[in-house]
Amino acid sequence: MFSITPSARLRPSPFYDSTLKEGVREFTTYNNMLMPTGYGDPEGEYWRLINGVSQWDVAVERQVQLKGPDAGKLAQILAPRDLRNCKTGQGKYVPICNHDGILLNDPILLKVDEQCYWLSIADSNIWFWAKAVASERRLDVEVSEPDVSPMAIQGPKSDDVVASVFGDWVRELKYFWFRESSIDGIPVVVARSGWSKQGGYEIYLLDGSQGTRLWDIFREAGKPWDIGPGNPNLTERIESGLLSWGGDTDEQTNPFEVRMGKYMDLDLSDEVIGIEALQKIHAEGPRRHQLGLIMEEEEPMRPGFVWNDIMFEGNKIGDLTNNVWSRRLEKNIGFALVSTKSQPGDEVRVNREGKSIKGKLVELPFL
Ligand code: THG
Repeated sequence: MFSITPSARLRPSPFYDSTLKEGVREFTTYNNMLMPTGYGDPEGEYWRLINGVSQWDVAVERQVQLKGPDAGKLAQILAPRDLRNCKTGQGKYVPICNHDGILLNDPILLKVDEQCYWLSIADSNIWFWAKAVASERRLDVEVSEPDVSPMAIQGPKSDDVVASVFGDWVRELKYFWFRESSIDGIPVVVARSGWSKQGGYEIYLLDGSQGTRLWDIFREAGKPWDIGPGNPNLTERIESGLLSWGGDTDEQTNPFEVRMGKYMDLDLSDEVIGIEALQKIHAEGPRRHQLGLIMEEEEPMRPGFVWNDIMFEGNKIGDLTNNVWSRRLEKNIGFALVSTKSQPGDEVRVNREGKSIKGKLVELPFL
């Protein structure tokens, strides 16, 4: 085994010490930070998320803050989704595109107030991008990365755990909506969100010095429901059809190709970055789309991240971008980014480590 050299390039999460104490065994990097990806019991961690409640260090979901008189204007320039009806306290899933309509990130946008927005970003540097755009458009807005670090409580029992900490008002939160609150003097934002389809909350810690205390509050409160550590779960997210930017996308991917069409509004003004390219892509029809793939291999295959060719009648039609063994379907499943000529029901083959594996394209999500 190898170890990782600590340095300023790998910024520690406020929950780092807590995850060590929980017995974290694996990490990945994301936004120049370490994110826990396993605590040594993949099966237990999966079922805890499906049937119970799971506590995640997702501080890597960094916030790019837009603050000032032109914050709303900048948000709308960056996101090709109509934000006029977005209320304070509301979040929305938005694509961020470049001028060619290529997807640069897929954050949740949170409207903190009329002059403050957060982009809760995936793994690419939107801070640079937003700062450059703000300067080029001569906007009166400050772009920064505030001291904000999300921790997720996910799973069907998360409502009970989070309500036991904050009160029953959290049960009334609508999807992606949030409220500022505090617990034992620790300032937080409580949102109904999280990168699973099992229900849950994200508690955004607003004081990085209080990570251990916040972690312990939930660890204690969750005991009656058997809370335990977990992380954004590869198996569950593929079963549920959640997109991983950078994993399921490449340098040519536009939002239409990865099922984000419903999160865009094409009648926005041409001030919005990428809007003209997106209108054109929409008019011509995207070349690829994202489908599910079920493979015939009986035994669990190695999870993949190296894109494998998907073949139809001897020709390459696209790529298998990620795959995993579904514990609920007991099948090897994955995401296929394939030509729009290919449709659910098509029988295909995947070239994998010198083998040609039989599979079938299906609609997403799997579950
Ligand atoms: N929470 C927070 N920040 C994040 C993520 C998160 N930043 C990184 C990454 N995740 C951003 N990407 C996504 C991708 C999908 C979803 C959320 C963030 C998601 N999608 C649902 C779906 O596709 O079914 C619902 C979308 C909708 O209906 O509007 O939840 O998880 N803080």
